Amino acid sequence: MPENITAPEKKKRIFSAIQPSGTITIGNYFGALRNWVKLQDDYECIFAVADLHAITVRQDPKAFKKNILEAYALFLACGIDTEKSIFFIQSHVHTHAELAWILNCYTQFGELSRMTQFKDKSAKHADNVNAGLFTYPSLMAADILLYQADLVPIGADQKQHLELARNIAERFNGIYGKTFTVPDGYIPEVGARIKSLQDPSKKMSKSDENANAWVAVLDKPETIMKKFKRAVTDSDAKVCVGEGKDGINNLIAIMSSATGKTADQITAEFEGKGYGDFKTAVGEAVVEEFRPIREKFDQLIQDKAYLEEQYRKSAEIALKISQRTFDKVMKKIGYLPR
Ligand code: ATP
Ligand code: LTN
Repeated sequence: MPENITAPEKKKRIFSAIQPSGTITIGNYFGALRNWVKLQDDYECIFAVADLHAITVRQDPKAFKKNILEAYALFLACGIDTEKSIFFIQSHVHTHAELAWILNCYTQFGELSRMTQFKDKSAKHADNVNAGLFTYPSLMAADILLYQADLVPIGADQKQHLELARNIAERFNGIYGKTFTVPDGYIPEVGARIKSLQDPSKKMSKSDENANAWVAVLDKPETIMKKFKRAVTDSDAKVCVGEGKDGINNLIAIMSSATGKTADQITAEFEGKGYGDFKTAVGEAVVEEFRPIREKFDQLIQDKAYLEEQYRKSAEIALKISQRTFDKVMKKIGYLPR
């Protein structure tokens, strides 16, 4: 090879997944999905709808089926592109559940007991503390390790699970020799942490029982406007970032995420104006940001054949990649070849 020509650098591989549990909020979008869309050009991306994880809480079969397909269509509408990335449905690739079992046997009870998500969720669903809720992190480790992912974009709440996935990978590699890539977390610098509109000391969460606390990407424009108008603020009546102004700080963060303007620009723009005007403006900005996504979603969800073609194509590739890792694992443990 001539000296001045170097081989193109191999792109790093990314894996991430989101559960299809109900509505996707603007928090999920600004905090996770939008970053995934941007990552597609610079990394080899593999994304999944984590529907196996979703049954750790009871799901109504009809609604569940609808939610999985809608989540898939919505992510495509947001810009996940199956020409650039692999985007599949977790339950369609059988290696995930299989490797999860294997990894369960390399994960300690004590490690799983320390997971704060398990502690929180088992307190919340005290009537259904199932073993799946407990071993949830081994399935998540399987998702990641099957693809030899270098980087895993996650929110702060998933850091502990990723740390456990790294420990499992290192433990397995320690016993059997290098089998898994030990993944790093990828926490984007500009991933706004969107807070609840009703209690801005908490994060906006799609499982919040108060529907006014969150805004869904697919909420109708009039619903979005209504929710912003009801957003909890303070009595200071000055649009600027400040201490004790969690509600306004949050609305400024949302405005900034939706428009790309800085907090200073927003403050200058709303100088002398009241909270009412500001809430209306934030609502309008959010409506505009999501209008094209909603239109694209409405069109995609009508076309079941197209959606099926996309997720089947991706699942086929995902199976091939993951099977290589899975076969290696089985061989190292000492299983007979099938
Ligand atoms: P749940 O209410 O069921 O816990 P959730 O809305 O918190 O759900 P997750 O499914 O836990 O959402 O998270 C999906 C992704 O969205 C994660 O990467 C998470 O960090 C991100 N995310 C969730 N909520 C927010 C938020 N309020 N702001 C920014 N990112 C968020
Ligand atoms: N547990 C994650 C979703 C998830 C995931 C993954 C994230 C399932 N498998 C693998 C990253 C990598 C959540 O609830 N946000």
